Amino acid sequence: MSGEDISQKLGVSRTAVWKTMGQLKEAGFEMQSVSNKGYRLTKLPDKLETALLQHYLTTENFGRTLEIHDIIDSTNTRAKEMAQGGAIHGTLVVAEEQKSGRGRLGRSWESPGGLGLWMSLILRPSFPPRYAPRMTVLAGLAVVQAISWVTGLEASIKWPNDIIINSKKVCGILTEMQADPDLIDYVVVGIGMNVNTTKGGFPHELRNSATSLKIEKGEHIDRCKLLAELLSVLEGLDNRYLSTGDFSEMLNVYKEKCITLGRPVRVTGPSETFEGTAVDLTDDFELVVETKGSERRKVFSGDVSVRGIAGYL
Ligand code: BT5
Repeated sequence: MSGEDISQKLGVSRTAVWKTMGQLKEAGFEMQSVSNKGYRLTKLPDKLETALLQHYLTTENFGRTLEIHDIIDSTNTRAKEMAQGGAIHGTLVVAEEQKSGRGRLGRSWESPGGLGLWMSLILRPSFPPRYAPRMTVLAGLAVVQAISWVTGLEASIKWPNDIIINSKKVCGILTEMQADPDLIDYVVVGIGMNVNTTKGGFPHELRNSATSLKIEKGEHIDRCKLLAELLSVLEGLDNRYLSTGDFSEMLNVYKEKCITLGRPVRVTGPSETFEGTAVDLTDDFELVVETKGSERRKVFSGDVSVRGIAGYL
């Protein structure tokens, strides 16, 4: 497009166009400029860019208020700070790299620069605190759907919060909440997804259990597009759940995607470890495990290893 056309369309001067093109090049947009002809965009930057994200975003609220960091300790920690300061429903924090990315139970989350989606969404749902795990369900379903739409890959969910492709973990979800006994102040849904990590990019101890979309698909994935798609699916699910109030529909889809059900599992709780077969999920999102003595036990939290999945033999 010629500089003249751009300046006319946007109602700005030719000098302003020329200056902005310079800024875009510095930000990683590759541009050809040929005198008397104009500019041609040849490559988008591999960065989480506000302008790119806004270009892809189709949501009403999710991600419309947004903080992008080059480097941060943990997006969940930052999101909690912002939520305490009054940040609105749908506010998003995302970072290129996390220095102290967190998993559950004090575990750490590998978040190398420029290769993943390390993001936290602030939600202010109007349901009681005991329903907060439902946000993990919605987030898990949204991740699976977004992966499928953007890459064509089929992912499953390992209860409660791991997204799995080809038996390896591609994404983890960390839901944290601040609440009074009967009212949620806020929920922070933290999502960590390995997008363009290569095999050698994982630390040694994760090489058998972790994967990325690039490894599975064999091609580079546009993180901005994926993030926008994820927010759009999640907002859609959230709206649908809020309008119908019917969680069973979501839970049924979750069960279809849940790789844990029907498989041998080992449950490691705070005080004991036991084995059995995962047979069902309750309406409260507990995992029902049938032990060898045919006793049915409900697991609410804790660590569940599934045979054959994410490095557990
Ligand atoms: C999780 O915990 O899977 C939740 C991870 C949530 C991370 C996001 S990133 C954005 C936001 N900000 C944060 O600080 N956190 C959230 P958990 O189920 O506890 O799994 C943690 C375990 O997964 C670790 O102990 C490792 O074994 C493994 N792991 C660590 N980094 C990984 C990675 N990048 N890919 C796959 N597995 C990983």
